Amino acid sequence: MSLGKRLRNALDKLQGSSSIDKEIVKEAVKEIQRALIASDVEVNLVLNLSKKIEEKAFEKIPAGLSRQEHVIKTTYELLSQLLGKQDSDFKEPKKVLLVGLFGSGKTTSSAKIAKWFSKRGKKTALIAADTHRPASFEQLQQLSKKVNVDFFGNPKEKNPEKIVETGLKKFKNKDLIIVDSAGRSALDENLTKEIVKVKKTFKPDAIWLVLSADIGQVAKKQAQHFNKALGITGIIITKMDGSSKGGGALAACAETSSPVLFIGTGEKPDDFEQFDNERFLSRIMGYGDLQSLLEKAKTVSLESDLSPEQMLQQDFTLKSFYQQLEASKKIGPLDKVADMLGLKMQLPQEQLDLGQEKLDNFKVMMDSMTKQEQLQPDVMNSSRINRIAKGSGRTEQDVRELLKSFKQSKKMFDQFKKMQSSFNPEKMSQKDVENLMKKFQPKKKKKFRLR
Ligand SMILES: Nc1nc2c(ncn2[C@@H]2O[C@H](COP(=O)(O)OP(=O)(O)O)[C@@H](O)[C@H]2O)c(=O)[nH]1
Ligand SMILES: [Mg+2]
Repeated sequence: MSLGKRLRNALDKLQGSSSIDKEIVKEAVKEIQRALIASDVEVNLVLNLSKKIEEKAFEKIPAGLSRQEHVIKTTYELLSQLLGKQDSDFKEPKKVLLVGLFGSGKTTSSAKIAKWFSKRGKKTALIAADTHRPASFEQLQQLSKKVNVDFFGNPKEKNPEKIVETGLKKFKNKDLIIVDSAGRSALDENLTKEIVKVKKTFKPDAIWLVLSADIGQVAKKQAQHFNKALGITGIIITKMDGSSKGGGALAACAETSSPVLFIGTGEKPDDFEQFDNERFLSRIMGYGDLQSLLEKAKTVSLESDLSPEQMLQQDFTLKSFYQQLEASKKIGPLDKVADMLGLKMQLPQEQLDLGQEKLDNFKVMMDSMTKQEQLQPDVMNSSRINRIAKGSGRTEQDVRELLKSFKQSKKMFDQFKKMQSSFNPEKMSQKDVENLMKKFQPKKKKKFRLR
């Protein structure tokens, strides 16, 4: 399972639970830990994040948010912080030198960068300065045609400085020049020497390190080494599409002084984007953005102080039933709904007499239901009832009792809903009110009382 999917599962756990307590948060945190570790995020970072989530989950809630929304928001924010921020000081460069180890994606990325900037109106040119790999001249030449950008290189010249020197003269009038340099399997003395020379000749205003996502947390060490040897101003992480360690690489770079500027998300020149932690996280998790996530949290929020207006706008499901019961103990939103409609009455005692024990039983059984079952109780059938009973350690009869109780409440609720638009208690006679009351009366004779 991908990082995004696993993180989403964890947040869905928070969203889907009927109330937020320490256990639920712990469970979600465990899921997040597993997801991050699998993505090769350094263990200390994972532990640090877990601690922060658990601490912040139960701090004072900011106004306007429910506990559930607060926990989701906080978790989401901490996760995006972990991945590092978008570089707010990003300046469009004039000369970019790309450095990095062999196979990290330098040549591919130079063409991607060229395309990215030329699409934004910059007159851009590419210089092939990797004289170690014979094929790299041709590779960049072909790519430059593909992205429709001027190109210079000389396959006969072994000295990269000379190539850069000539290229600089040739491209004097360009807005942006990108130099693709050679890599090795490790940053050794020879590679450092060579790049330092190229740097002296080229005089870049940006030196970007290209790292492959599949190195995961090793990205930190590499970024630090390259920075010490050459001074880098930003990082590009490639192969975010193909590696499960992208999260680890991002988190590792966030630990360095160099911001991740772009990410490569495929082999084609267009598979490239400016890095924005929040957008990235939203996308891999499949959320539009934080706002839509919070909206979602709201619609399934099980905070107990749901207003009658809100209740009437929703469908009455097993979830709202539970919510109603929990909020009420004795007098809950259904009663408030009745109140709002001007019916100062008490609901059937049977419905209100559900003791705490029964309520707890209901909760256990509902926890064994799927989301669909909670939201669309119509799907319930005997095999589902059997499964819920087994899963919750209750009898099938217990489950049926819960469903029956739910159905009674739903009936009342639907009646309330129906009368909401047309009902005007001011104009009702005592007789009308009494007739209405009868509708809610259970089959068994039960006392109803007008206040
Ligand atoms: N899937 C994927 N492949 C990439 C990406 N960037 C580069 N590659 C591939 O990685 C390999 C090495 O890339 P190259 O640019 O030649 O690396 P260099 O040795 O650093 O110049 C090539 O096969 C590229 O197609 C990326 O973002 N996603
Ligand atoms: Mg190359």
